[in-house]
Amino acid sequence: MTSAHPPVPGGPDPAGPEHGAGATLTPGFRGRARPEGVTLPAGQYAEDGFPVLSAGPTPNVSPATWSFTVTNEAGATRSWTWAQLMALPQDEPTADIHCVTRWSKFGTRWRGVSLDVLLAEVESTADFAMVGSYGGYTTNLPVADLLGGKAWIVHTFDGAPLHAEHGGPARLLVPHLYFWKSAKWVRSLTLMPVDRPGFWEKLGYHDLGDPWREQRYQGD
Ligand SMILES: Nc1nc2c(c(=O)[nH]1)N[C@H]1C(S)=C(S)[C@@H](COP(=O)(O)O)O[C@H]1N2
Ligand SMILES: [Mo]
Repeated sequence: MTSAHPPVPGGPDPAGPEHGAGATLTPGFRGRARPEGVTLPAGQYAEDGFPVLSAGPTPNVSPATWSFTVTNEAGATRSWTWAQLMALPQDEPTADIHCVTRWSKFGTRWRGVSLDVLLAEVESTADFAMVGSYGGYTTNLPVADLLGGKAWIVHTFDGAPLHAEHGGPARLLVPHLYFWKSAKWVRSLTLMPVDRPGFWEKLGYHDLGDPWREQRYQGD
């Protein structure tokens, strides 16, 4: 391997637009907040399709057996079945998503439950979370990035049940961070006082992953 960078989350790096329109739209704003009027982060290009990026096979998860469990730093757990999730207040977020392999997709439409609603039922002062998926995928992020109307457990995309390849029956959606944080087939969330790296983060990807600061790799 001659690459200075770790393997790419989800699959091969598209050889094409290494530096998409974003690079010219946003010269030199790295490290600052999103500039007004800019919709594409640096190094990203707009994608009309919806690529599937999975590190392994698609697990077969049925709503009948699906559950979502939060474990706090004391080891106490709170779980929701599918029926319990569907009975909670539902949001319909529309968001742009940004994959670290450089595609972005504008205006994706989802339906699901805010993490604000779920975490309101959990006692915790932990600052970090490890998200776990059916199939074994993990990803870490700060709890602050899950709260404040910024993250959801979603089960519907574009008005239809979320396809299994895209994480159905339910995935995490954290659109303000690179899309590898949006764990498909989401199953658990473990609250942690100290940050620990998940699957891609252990391989060199960033612990936060803010596309507006181009936080692709550890140290960015
Ligand atoms: N469980 C799980 N979640 C995952 C992944 C994965 O491999 N397994 N890939 C991540 C990556 S790298 C991206 S870009 C998005 C891709 O979601 P999509 O296949 O719906 O486009 O899912 C993220 N969530
Ligand atoms: Mo990705």
